[in-house]
Amino acid sequence: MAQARGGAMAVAAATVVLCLLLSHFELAQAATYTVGGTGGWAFNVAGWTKNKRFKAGDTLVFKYNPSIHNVVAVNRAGYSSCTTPKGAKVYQSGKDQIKLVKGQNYFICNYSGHCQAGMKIAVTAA
Ligand SMILES: *[C@@H]1O[C@H](CO)[C@@H](O)[C@H](O)[C@H]1NC(C)=O
Ligand SMILES: [Cu+2]
Repeated sequence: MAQARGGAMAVAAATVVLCLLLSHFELAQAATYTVGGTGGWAFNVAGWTKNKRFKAGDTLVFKYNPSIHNVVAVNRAGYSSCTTPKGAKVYQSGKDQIKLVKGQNYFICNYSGHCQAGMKIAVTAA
């Protein structure tokens, strides 16, 4: 009898722990965003970040035609002036998945004139 009750309590305790773990996992779970929504990574995408809240570990998916665009991870200066810093990482698969780091994340398309046409985003990740 006492043994049966102990067993039931152990099951109840395990259930509580499991529920806590699951809810914690859900809260901490990273989100995935397609940059630009249905329009994808394109001209004038710069405003897409507006009113969105990003977290470190969230994934941005850049969808575009890789024969005419790319994605280059740049710094603030590169973002502002549409220039590519030395050693910048270039993505060109046409469906790049990039994880955000905490703080500022800047991306441009460095094909001539594209960044100037708004093919750039600045993302702040909490
Ligand atoms: C884009 O970035 C790559 C890598 O830094 C560089 O080789 C290339 O010249 C850049 N293109 C333009 C148009 O700036
Ligand atoms: Cu481009």
